[in-house]
Amino acid sequence: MPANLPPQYKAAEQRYRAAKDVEDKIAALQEMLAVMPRHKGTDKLHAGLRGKIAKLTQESERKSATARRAGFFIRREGAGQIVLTGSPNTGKSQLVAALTSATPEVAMYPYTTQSAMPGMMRYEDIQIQLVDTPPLGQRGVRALVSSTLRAADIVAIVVDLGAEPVLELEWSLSELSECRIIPRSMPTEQETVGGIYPKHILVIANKSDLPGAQRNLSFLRERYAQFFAIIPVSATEGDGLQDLPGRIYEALEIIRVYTKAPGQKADQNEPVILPKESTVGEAAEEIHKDFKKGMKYAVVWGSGKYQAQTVSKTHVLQDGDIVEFHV
Ligand SMILES: Nc1nc2c(ncn2[C@@H]2O[C@H](COP(=O)(O)OP(=O)(O)O)[C@@H](O)[C@H]2O)c(=O)[nH]1
Ligand SMILES: [Mg+2]
Repeated sequence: MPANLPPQYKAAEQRYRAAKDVEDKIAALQEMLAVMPRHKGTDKLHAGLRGKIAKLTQESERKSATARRAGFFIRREGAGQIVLTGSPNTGKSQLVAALTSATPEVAMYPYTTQSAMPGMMRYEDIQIQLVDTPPLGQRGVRALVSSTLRAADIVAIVVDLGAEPVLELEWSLSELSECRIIPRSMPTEQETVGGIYPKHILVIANKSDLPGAQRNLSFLRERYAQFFAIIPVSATEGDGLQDLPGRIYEALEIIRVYTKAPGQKADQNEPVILPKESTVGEAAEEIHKDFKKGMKYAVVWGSGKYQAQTVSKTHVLQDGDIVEFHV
């Protein structure tokens, strides 16, 4: 073992030894590689680390093939992807069934849901993907669900207002942190190197119809409203379900832009979905890579307004704007 390895190397090596899953091991090894000094004395160590990474990568690829076969790899569709998680029996499957045309199994006993199940939820003129998942605590599930959760635009934690929503939320947050997913809105002491996934997290407080729900909702808000949007609903009675798609849309921080050819009507059927604060140039690029270069100016009709405004590439678009590109 060559001497003079920096303290970061030792720290990464400790993380490597403590790592439980393959991805964590790879991340730690990569960091060890990155921080180690390169000279003749470290050649062997360097080759050894690379060999280990190659072997683990193969293993990880075999595992993700298993995840795909087991139904945990969900192809992204629509304007955004929301993955639902939470304690057993909080009503995740019921919510997906109520908001989409998917039919996940709903039952009074826990652990009914065994794989990830997507459904499309309508919001005005667009579709947003909701994904039902099994609870993280289940043995063997974490390794499979964590990649589904990490890929999400938003993770929605579902809690039961008729039970112990504060404890359920805390349980889910700690399970997510085991997957190295941390709320974007919460300060953290966790190290930020080596694969932390900061996520936009929403809390769906389900079963608002049950006795004690109002009281539990105030406890939940008292503790967590400063960190998360908390949305009370009843998946079975329908309370709050009408507002939910709009709240989710807001959380996605996207806008819809409609394109129009000169002299024709706007295409109101298929809006282009862009991140909030996108410019006319970015919209052009989204439609076609080469389009942006050739574009000279654009005419924008603001949502709800009639005026046609001539703008340049740097003009910031608003939700609902109609854009006519001129080359
Ligand atoms: N009272 C009430 N029961 C609900 C509500 N949503 C779900 N449930 C019930 O809670 C149980 C668990 O629902 P399920 O969707 O399978 O939970 P999951 O394990 O989180 O997927 C079922 O018996 C549902 O009928 C709700 O809004 N109100
Ligand atoms: Mg379920």
